[in-house]
Amino acid sequence: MGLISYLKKMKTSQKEAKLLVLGLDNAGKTTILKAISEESIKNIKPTEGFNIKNLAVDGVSLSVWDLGGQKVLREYWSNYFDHTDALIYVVDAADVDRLKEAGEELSKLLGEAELAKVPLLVYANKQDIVHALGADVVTTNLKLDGIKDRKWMIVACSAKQKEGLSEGLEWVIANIKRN
Ligand code: G3D
Repeated sequence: MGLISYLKKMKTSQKEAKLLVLGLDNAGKTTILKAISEESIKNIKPTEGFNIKNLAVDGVSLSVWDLGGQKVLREYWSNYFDHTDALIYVVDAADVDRLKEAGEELSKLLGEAELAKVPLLVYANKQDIVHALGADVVTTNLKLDGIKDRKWMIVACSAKQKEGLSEGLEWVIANIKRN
């Protein structure tokens, strides 16, 4: 049974679910999406002109895009934020040099009015790499303890080894915002 079953389970609890999968480039978002969607990967289409990938699986839509360095794109963000049920923020826990940038982008994101109260799952990805930082250190670096306006959770994972992903998705399903 693949991870797609979690999305199907999610669908039974509400008609449609919209998840945004965000993070810096190279964080592992596409790898996570592939692990979640398995065969449905062929449906992932980069949106022309933007580095946005959209995937729809049985009423669950996933939009994936890179944050940072794309100032022009930012003005279009709000179009994608409407009716978001959950945010999945992916961090490369082995890329210590970019953790600060990842934290800054996350904090901008959480300041967006359309995303108020939307639950946040952080994946501290690439745990298979020896020097990857654990969830506790990533929590401190991203100042997650300061988040008081929404439910949040951090899960250490390795998208490459498909470890930790289902734990994160289960949390998303349990905490998805009821619109
Ligand atoms: P993005 O969609 O966030 O930009 P990708 O990131 O999913 O394209 O992943 C970027 C690179 O990181 C890829 O390597 C991918 O294989 C790798 N990666 C993703 N998740 C993991 C992980 O859990 N562990 C390790 N070790 N690597 C991971 P390439 O070499 O293909 O660019």
